[in-house]
Amino acid sequence: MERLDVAEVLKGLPAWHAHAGDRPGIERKLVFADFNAAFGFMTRVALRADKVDHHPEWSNVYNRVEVLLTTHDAGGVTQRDVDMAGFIDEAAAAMGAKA
Ligand code: H2B
Repeated sequence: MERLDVAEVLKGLPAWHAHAGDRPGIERKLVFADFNAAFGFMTRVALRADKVDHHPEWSNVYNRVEVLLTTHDAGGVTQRDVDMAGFIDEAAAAMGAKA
């Protein structure tokens, strides 16, 4: 799959930032009311990731979730990451993300 320019991708995803790390990626840090909401969000995203075979790199501490999206096979950001970011934004809103 074709790699996309991260700066261009971010223009359409205002909640996301460039990953400052070893490889191109986009990341979002989310804050929920509590662990229940955070894990509910993660469950929604996990089921989607399994369905579309595209998986976030993420971590959770209580009510906070950090997500990094990158396409390993392509070594960068692709439309698959953009699609997953859109789904994550919807799931975050549905679970009442505070940030
Ligand atoms: N997730 C992500 N984020 N990037 C990939 O390149 C990727 C994936 N590849 N999930 C998939 C699984 C691949 O390993 C399987 C074999 O399709």
